[in-house]
Amino acid sequence: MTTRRKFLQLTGLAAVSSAYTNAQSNSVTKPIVIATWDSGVDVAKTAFNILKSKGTALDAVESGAIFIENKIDCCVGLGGNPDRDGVVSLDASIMDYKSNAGSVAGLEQIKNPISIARKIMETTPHVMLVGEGAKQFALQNGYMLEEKKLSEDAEKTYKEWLLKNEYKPEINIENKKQSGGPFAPNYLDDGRPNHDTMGLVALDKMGNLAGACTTSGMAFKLHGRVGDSPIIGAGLYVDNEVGAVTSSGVGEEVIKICGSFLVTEFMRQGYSPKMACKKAVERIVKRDTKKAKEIQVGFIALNKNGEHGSYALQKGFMYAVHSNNEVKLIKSDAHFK
Ligand code: SD4
Repeated sequence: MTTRRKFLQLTGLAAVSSAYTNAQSNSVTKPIVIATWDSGVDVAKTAFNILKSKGTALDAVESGAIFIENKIDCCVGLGGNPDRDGVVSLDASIMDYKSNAGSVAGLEQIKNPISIARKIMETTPHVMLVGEGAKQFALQNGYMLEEKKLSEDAEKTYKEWLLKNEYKPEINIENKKQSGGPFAPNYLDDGRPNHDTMGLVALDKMGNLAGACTTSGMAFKLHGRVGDSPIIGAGLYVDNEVGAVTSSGVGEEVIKICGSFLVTEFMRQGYSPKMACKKAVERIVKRDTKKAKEIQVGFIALNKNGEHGSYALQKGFMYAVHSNNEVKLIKSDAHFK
């Protein structure tokens, strides 16, 4: 009979497995929340307030997502950048510790897509609603229809874009010219950021994980385009036995590798959160190196022990971590140096 040790040696997984076993015996850091980008700092603070008073990870990630959806931000909520027809459409997803999931895509004129995603998860037999149907569901559940109006920033960005009218998703690549800010992330020349999908994952005091992801998607996308953020397993995945993962960047490349699910599965095999993110990023590079050089994708991951990590294609990606009474912004390592 093949013993477990022999099997691991045969499959070359022995080293990885013992790292995993050691990690399992470490004490668990909880509660903890991690959130994408520098805008993740305030989001993590909001979520942590819930976690520290014994709230659930699910309530924490929803409240963090609502916080940023209610702010004027380039890439989340109704103040975000529009599609190429000038329409803002929102994508969001949420998962709880039982791997229950809810999501919306192409939702217009509704302020908090994350809450609609949660409502779908908790009150319907479905996972995902899109477009008009998602809007109808929101209205039936008492959510208000907001005005169809671009924020001042989005209007300005859209008008500038219309001059060229060319779709080229060059988001999130570190801007070499930009000098301000701790990690020189990618900002437009006038200082407006051009990234920011909010993904956050949390571990609560009870030891349960949850995650949320919310975005207005890629600016100037085709009307009807759906990114990774509302696709369960692409922009978000939670497995309470292993960890929780979310992503930001060019969603098409994340969808093609089932990104967040893949990172989770690497953690299940024993890789640390950072190594698991790195291996998924390498999968994107391997699939289409030429494209990978021109775009950004970043993953953040949190495991059951409260260990966290990230990895991105390009420099400039970062995430916020809130545990104990501290919030920190962590610069992500990247594949292309
Ligand atoms: C999308 N992943 O719609 C999102 C975009 C993004 O920062 O992350 N923007 O593909």
